[in-house]
Amino acid sequence: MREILVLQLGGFGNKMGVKFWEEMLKDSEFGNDNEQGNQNNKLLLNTSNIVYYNLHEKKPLPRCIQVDLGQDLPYSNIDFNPCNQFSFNYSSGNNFGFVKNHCSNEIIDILIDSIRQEIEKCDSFQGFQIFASIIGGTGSGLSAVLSQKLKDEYNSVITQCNLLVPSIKQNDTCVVSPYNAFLALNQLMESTQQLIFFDNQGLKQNLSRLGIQFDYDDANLHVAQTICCNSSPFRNPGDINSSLRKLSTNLVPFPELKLFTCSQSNNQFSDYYQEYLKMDEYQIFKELMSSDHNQASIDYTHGRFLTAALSLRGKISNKQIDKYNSLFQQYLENSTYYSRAQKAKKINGVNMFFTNICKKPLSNYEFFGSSIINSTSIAEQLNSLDEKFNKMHIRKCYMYKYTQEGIEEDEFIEAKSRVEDICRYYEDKYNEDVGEGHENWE
Ligand SMILES: Nc1nc2c(ncn2[C@@H]2O[C@H](COP(=O)(O)OP(=O)(O)OP(=O)(O)O)[C@@H](O)[C@H]2O)c(=O)[nH]1
Ligand SMILES: [Mg+2]
Repeated sequence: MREILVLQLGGFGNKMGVKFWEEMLKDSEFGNDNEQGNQNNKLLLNTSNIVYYNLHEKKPLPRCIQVDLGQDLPYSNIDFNPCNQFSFNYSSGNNFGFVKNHCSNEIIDILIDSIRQEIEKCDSFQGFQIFASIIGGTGSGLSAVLSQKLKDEYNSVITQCNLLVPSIKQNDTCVVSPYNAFLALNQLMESTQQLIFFDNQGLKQNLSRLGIQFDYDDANLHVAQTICCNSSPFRNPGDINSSLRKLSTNLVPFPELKLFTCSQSNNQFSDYYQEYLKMDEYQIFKELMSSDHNQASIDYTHGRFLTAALSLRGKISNKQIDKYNSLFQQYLENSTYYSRAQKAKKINGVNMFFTNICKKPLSNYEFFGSSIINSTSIAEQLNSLDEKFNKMHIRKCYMYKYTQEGIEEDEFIEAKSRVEDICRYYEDKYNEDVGEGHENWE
């Protein structure tokens, strides 16, 4: 059945996770027991048990593990399996090192045990989705330690990380976020296959475009809807049934380039909201590829698109989408992209789009779409993080806190060089494409 297990780690991971399951429950339409419903239920049993179990009982249970080191699991009306909820009596002190070298020793076996039990219940397990922020200590430390363990134990499965990362301009509430993010990325780059970045600055821009003042609840809903739509081709019958593995194949043209960002668009909050009827395949397409719908604060026009996976929900015509797929690629090649992002282009030689359409609408949106985009402009975000990291690292600020917890100086240097390497890979791809004698990466 290609089941997926969701791992919710730390404050953001769990709060966003609750929103995610609320959206998933709406999308799954459990409890419809008329005749039509019975037919649907059969289908549901086939598709929804990718993310739920216990479907034959009255209450489906989300297939997830919730972990926080403090006693901070958020309250929710959703029935979670209490055996998979773990909260402890630690305070991470915002410190990756403390989580990696202290807490995790004591709790990792408990977590792995419960993950093993979940996987034993599955027919054909396909992979993990991790939700965490790598800004604080818990999300960064646990995601690094767990992903390493999972790689060792379940080598053939795919792990997708949905990560809240430090913003480019905005300061985070946690001063050591560049250290935590670098140390976590160093591990995650090695042990996972897909890294999707969100940041609060990008989310804030998205919400303000919609006239909504930023708060965590709305930001989390935005992310949750996007992840829910991203994974809808796994769960819903469409023309092409997708999987985490198919996503990996289509989105990662070069092994090191596996960092993505996401966008979301729908008819109710489209730029064409005032002219509701104007929302069509082309409009949704453009919005999903535009920088101002991007949920991380990077600008696609500063780089090149490598690949993109679009997931579309609603009565959307395949024929139209195919047409726009090729039109759009031509536009990008000729750099006559629509007015708000004139310079966005694609890398030559890569077939860009992996598109899935599911005719069943998402909630009550007539059109809904999300995209996962691999663009060289992610190097901007890494460069900005690198700058913040270097400022502290040169003066060795706060480093004693990490060395006290057993993180050696070498680990910092290794993390720094790994992130800088990825940055360089992206920049090289960009420069290769721009060609000698033309503009270069700034
Ligand atoms: N969008 C969003 N951001 C959040 C949320 N909760 C925390 N953050 C941001 O994420 C960062 C801290 O992440 P948390 O997830 O709370 O940290 P943690 O993983 O629990 O780690 P520690 O508490 O340091 O052990 C802060 O910079 C917050 O700004 C949330 O619900 N939504
Ligand atoms: Mg916390």
